[in-house]
Amino acid sequence: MPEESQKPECAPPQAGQEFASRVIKGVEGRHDGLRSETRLDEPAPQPDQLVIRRRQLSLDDYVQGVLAGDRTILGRAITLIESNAPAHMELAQEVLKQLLPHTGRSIRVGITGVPGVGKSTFIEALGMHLCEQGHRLAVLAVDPSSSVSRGSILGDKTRMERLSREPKAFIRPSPSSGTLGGVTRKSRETMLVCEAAGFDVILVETVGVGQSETTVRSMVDFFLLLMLAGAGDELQGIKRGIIELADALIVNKADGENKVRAQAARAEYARALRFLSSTTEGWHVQAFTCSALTGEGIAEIWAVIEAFRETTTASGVFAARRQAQILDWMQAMIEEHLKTLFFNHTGVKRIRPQIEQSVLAGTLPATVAVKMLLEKFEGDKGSENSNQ
Ligand SMILES: Nc1nc2c(ncn2[C@@H]2O[C@H](COP(=O)(O)OP(=O)(O)O)[C@@H](O)[C@H]2O)c(=O)[nH]1
Ligand SMILES: [Mg+2]
Repeated sequence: MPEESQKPECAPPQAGQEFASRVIKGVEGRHDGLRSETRLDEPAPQPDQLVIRRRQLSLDDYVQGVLAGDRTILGRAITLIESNAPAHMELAQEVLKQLLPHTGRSIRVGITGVPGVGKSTFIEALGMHLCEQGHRLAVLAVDPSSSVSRGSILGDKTRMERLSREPKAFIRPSPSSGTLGGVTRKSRETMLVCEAAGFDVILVETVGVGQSETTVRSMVDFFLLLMLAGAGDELQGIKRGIIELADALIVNKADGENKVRAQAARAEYARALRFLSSTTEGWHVQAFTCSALTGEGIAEIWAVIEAFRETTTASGVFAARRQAQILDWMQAMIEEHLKTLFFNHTGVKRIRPQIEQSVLAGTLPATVAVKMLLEKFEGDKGSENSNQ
């Protein structure tokens, strides 16, 4: 090394020891300006702190970090869960297993309604109200309907501007595209990790239309349907089936000139509800109005959700629903897994195109085709030697 690089406080180098003696002297003499305490057994910190935060986390890092409510690690744990890489999936399952005893202590609320009804605005208003009350909330979005609408949550996130600055709130966009089962799994597991991190309210927004309502219904305790006044159910794209999934109906945008119309719509829905059966045993579904923009009616809706929790907890319906949801979820995962196994089976993959051709040509009935494929899958029982 050139002479001029020596620091004045360093001891003169001795033959064969230049490097070691200089480093030790330097570290002892000054601190590095990045940390208040410098330890000799650690490498000097990089000026770019990101490098340190981005290091690989161990199973224990994830578990302890999430349990301590560390937002950076929580975010990374969710990214791990969302990863499709086999190594990540394995680690993610280990993390989840260890977090599982710390999950479940929250109220999970799903919010649905057509695009533009005000779901994100509603979540922001309700979220701010909850933070003021001392709750910690996680906001998730579920969009299993398509990969095309991936960008939609970005718009949502900018609309939740106030909430995203709130330290007691955690907003997570929907996992990027994948199979319906994949997105459902990721969203459910993300919810569990958020619970382990200490969030006591989970709000789930349906972003896609179509299957997302049933998906979200299957993972929450309370399901809210936001509506608009003045648009017929058909116009709103809301099927009667969706109304039957809801635990409360809310006519949003009850402000300004729209207020009177919103109240009229509420009364109409209230009448219609009398002829529908409730999705939750012992719970009377009601219709309300609110303005997500002004915040009017938001506190009342939270009171309804709390009343729901009390009533259904006392009756055992709350716990029973969660149990049923776990079993449903298990079944869905088994189905998903079997499907993957089947369609990736080498033998099935080999003969399927040909069989499909025969079915399309009308020379092979579809039922026989299915039987042939399943036999192939089940271990080529007796069919391995047949002509292929
Ligand atoms: N007047 C009024 N506008 C609202 C209300 N809630 C939402 N909006 C507006 O409706 C539009 C769609 O809202 P958004 O929350 O993005 O709907 P989402 O697609 O269901 O998430 C935005 O321009 C909001 O500002 C409300 O209570 N009153
Ligand atoms: Mg939205």
